Amino acid sequence: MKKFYFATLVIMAVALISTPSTASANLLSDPGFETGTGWSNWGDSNYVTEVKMSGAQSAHAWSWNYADGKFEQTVDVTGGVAYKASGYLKSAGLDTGSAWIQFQWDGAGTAVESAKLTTANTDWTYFETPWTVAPDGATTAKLGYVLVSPTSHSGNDVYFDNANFDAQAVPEPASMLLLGSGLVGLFGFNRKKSVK
Ligand SMILES: [Ca+2]
Repeated sequence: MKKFYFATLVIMAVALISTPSTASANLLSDPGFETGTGWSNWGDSNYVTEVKMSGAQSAHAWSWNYADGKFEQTVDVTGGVAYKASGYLKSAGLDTGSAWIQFQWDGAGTAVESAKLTTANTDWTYFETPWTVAPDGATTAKLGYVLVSPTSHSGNDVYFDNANFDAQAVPEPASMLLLGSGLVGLFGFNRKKSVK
């Protein structure tokens, strides 16, 4: 009986270890837009201290000279693994523009997008893309925290903070091997018992 309990415990422990988890580390550099390291910003965009959700700064995009303002970062990915981008958006004015979070595999093709913020929202609000599996052969994802609006129109601005890019954890081969040997052990023990 002791052996049986031990095998069960081993299997339970291994199952716990190898359960896929979404709590993987954030893959972004400077997710709080504190230093600008890793980010490129385009169009009407800057870092500001007067509005922030974390730390001392947030990323700010508005419309005037350009049709868009955005913050981009490129992150290494592995084909076959699922990824999700997320972050918080806030806007004091958004009458003809929209803002969202997106990423593209190897910086090209159809973007995976979050829902869009299309009206002013003075509370920090969470947005996320769907979990999406990187195609075989993909090596990077280009993330964008984006505001798009007509040019020469001052009614739009948006702030981004607490960005996140997650990979869905997959069971490690070593854990799978342990689980396998645990099952074999349990099966072997039961077989012996029934032969008796
Ligand atoms: Ca921040």
